Amino acid sequence: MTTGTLDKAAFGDDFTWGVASAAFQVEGAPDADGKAPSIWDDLARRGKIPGVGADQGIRYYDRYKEDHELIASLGFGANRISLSWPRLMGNGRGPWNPKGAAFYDRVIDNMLEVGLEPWVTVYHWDMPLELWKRGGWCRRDIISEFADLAERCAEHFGDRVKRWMVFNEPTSIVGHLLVGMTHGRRGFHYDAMLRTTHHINLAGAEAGRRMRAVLPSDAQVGTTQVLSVVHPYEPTDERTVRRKRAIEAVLCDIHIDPAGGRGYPFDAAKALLPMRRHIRDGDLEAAEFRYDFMGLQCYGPLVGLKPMPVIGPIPTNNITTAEFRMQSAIGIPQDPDAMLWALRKYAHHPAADRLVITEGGFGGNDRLEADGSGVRDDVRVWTHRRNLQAVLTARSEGVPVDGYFAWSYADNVEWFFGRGPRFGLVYVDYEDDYRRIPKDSALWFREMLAGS
Ligand code: IFM
Repeated sequence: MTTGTLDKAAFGDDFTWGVASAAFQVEGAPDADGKAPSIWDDLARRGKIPGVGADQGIRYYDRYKEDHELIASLGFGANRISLSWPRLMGNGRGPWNPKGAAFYDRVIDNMLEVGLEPWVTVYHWDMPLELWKRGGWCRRDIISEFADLAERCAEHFGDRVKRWMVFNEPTSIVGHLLVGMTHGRRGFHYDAMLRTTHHINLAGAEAGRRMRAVLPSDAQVGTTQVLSVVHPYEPTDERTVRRKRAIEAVLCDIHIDPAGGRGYPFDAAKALLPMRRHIRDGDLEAAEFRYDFMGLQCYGPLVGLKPMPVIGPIPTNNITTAEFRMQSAIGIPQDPDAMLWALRKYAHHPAADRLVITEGGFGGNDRLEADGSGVRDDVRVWTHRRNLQAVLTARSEGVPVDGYFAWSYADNVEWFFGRGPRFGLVYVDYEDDYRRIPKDSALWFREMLAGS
């Protein structure tokens, strides 16, 4: 197999190479050691997640050592995980669960032993069910409750964890809420989405400040976002330019502009104006926080600009497969240019000093070879290669981006899609004791990272 023109040395010695995952998607053990249920445990138990019942995740809770060894053997130097709020804080507001914390102590210590730098996300969507029932992100008190969690995590793990991310993809959190997926009330919850967006912006900044206050000076506090752009990337007619700006504002900029001191992009998107009723005096100042790095996660362009179906004020994705040759198993069009344009757009945003690709990857309907030896996942190799080429191009243009995390290390539970779409570099054979089998993409990374 060839790595084509991709040369690890071109990224420099300080570039971080990692893989990423999230607690609910990999851990399993939903009731172990005093863990309370999250909203996702609840959905799984109610049969709302295809193929996932009581046995969730991919047994990382028990097999993290084997997984870390495999990740390190592929040549990666970092492993991005997330902490489960209900594992650490039971129903959400404490008390702190020492047994839950001991699990992450073991995980982090083992990463350090095998040479993996831990990158840790505080919130990757698994809200305690109890907190959700009280109103979840719609309640204003959640801001301080979340900041308490973040501060406690920083205090407890900060002697070993130097790279932190407050949130994973607020766009997705509010998107799930918008269409009622996480609370089982299907419909269109636009006001709840706006309120949640504002609370998450305030919570991110408050958590960031409190974490920074207790972390050692060599630690960094970042966060991650869906940062993408609308295709076409350089429209020429004014109407299309306006429409493009409005969509990017609603789907991405509202989650990053307040941290950068820009407030909300009301000028670009009138659909956001109702949010003003949730903003209190002093909120815009409180939402400001300059992160050490911004995690950029771009799986494809946001939407196309042809006439498109609209649900309320949000346009849906109307890009056809034919237009972009292929799409992922969850319907995301694969476009070689989207990552580069996103890097360019967010290169010098005032919300962060620099960018890191905290997720990039491809979800496919992968099949194990008949002899069980591996998986031919050429599209995934193509995806990572072109993402990395985009990073190189962006760096040559002066974009400060200095890390790449493949989503995901191994196949796992893709939220509402269950075990269907596979994003891993490593295949998980659910029929055979969850055996881990490196796919061609894993071998491609191994060869590239070995520098041969
Ligand atoms: O699996 C998800 C992850 O949890 C968040 N970012 C997108 C991935 C693929 O859909």
